Amino acid sequence: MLIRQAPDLREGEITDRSLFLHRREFIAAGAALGTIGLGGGKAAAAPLKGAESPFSTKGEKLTPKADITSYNNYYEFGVDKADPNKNAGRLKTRPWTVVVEGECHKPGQFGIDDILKRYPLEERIYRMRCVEAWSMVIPWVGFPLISLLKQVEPTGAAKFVSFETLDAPDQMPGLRDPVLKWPYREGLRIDEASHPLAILAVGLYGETMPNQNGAPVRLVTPWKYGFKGIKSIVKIRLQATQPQTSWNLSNPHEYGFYSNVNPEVDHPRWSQASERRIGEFFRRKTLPFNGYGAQVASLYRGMDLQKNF
Ligand SMILES: Nc1nc2c(c(=O)[nH]1)N[C@H]1C(S)=C(S)[C@@H](COP(=O)(O)O)O[C@H]1N2
Ligand SMILES: [Mo]
Repeated sequence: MLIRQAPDLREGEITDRSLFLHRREFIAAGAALGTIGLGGGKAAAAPLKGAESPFSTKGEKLTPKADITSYNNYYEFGVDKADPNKNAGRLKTRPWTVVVEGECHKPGQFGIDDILKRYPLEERIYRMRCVEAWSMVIPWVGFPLISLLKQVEPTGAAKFVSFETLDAPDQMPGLRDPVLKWPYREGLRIDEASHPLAILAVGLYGETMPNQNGAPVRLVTPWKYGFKGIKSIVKIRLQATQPQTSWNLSNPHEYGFYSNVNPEVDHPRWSQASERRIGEFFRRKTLPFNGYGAQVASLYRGMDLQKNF
């Protein structure tokens, strides 16, 4: 049986008790319909080399690929950590188009294979800190988000960037679950989106992106909680106003827009002072901005960081 009993669920790794109960109904409904647990043909990973980057994090032991690809949050494929690996095989990643629109002079539709050819790929080793207080070290392959944004020539009115995930109920059994406002939406301020650490990732461990990690292209902002790293992006919009985000819409008291990693501001239901690095026994101290403060803290000068979740 897929269902874990409540005592097995680690503190902070589920959204709340009601979600846990709700999930049981969801799994039961999916099992009845025969739509959950069938898996699907897994797309074969293809080699995808990224050049060494000065922005890569040094001195961290990489989390094993087996953990990065089997312990996931991708609620479109179910809310259990093992669900995305089981269910994301049905995600069709070709053909795939990313629409870039809004406040820009040259909006366009970009095919994923053109994107892969156009931008020089880099390897970016980054820590990833989930808001649930676990972390990993992941060797992404990708390119700076600013490269794509520059291409569409943002207007002076572009102050924010919003992102949307694919919304395909036939491929994504989790969309039946109203746990989040679908499609999954995220956003950044334009200066955050333009920061050299912000990347669009198209692979990891030197191979094309596994579906469960957000194939074919997802956002990575390593100084923010993991949920900002929206997966399987189909739309990017430059806009004058602050975008709505799925987690904030669903639970505004717990998830804000900025969501910078901050050990001093606890989640309303658990501490953010420490974290569990996947594969390690002892907890680690969480670092401000997930250890990237030297690079990004200046983006937030003058803001009240004690409220900045
Ligand atoms: N579309 C979409 N993107 C998403 C999520 C999701 O449920 N749906 N989960 C987020 C969360 S909470 C985290 S921690 C990271 C996890 O990324 P990983 O599974 O590649 O480690 O993806 C983020 N991006
Ligand atoms: Mo997360």
